[in-house]
Amino acid sequence: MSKHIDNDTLKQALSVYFISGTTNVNRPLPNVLTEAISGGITLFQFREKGSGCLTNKAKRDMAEKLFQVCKDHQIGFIINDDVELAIAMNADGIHIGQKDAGASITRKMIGENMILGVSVHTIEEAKQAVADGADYLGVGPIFQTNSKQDAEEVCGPERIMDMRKSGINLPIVAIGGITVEKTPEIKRAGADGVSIISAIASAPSPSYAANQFKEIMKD
Ligand code: 3NM
Repeated sequence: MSKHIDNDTLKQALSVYFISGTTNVNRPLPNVLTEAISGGITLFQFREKGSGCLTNKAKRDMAEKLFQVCKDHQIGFIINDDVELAIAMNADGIHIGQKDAGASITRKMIGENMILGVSVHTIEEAKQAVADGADYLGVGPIFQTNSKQDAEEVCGPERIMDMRKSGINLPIVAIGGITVEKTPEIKRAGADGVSIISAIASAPSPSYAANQFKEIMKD
């Protein structure tokens, strides 16, 4: 997968976007990822953060394992934050937040052939990310989340509606506190996809959970 896929294909790929690091699961992450893929996730982001997370070679080894699982199932593999690792591995994309290196610098580093996702919270940040060369936006936290310590204020699905009204046409994924029950209203608000950590990573069956999201997001 590369940036040269058209917008519709990218939107499809973003529809059930599973994000996880090793600290979000209490089983081996490659197993959880494999199960989530069998349930129907459409994209994966490796986000290795928080106390006890892997670093250096251990992080890279884990990233390689997860990338291989994604390749085996033709699922795109995105790395959170770590631009150098994304480039070294030739990952499908990189996702950055407002506190990471700026989007325009990141775009210069990765070139045109890698997907760039940017987390935004306001319309101004969204417009800036578009101008800086983002391929998709992650908007959140839509609802209250326990998975990100430094999350901004909850903005609700209305923020996505407001972004659409203000003319932002880039693919948007909603993030933060997303559950199966809340997915229909997120879709109605104009999101192309849902990004999920805990509702898949901590589910008794990641496969079943992923399948429920897929059913709601399809068509
Ligand atoms: N980014 P869960 S909220 C990684 O608001 C992340 O940008 C957010 O985890 C943002 O699905 C969040 O468990 C955590 O709520 C999402």
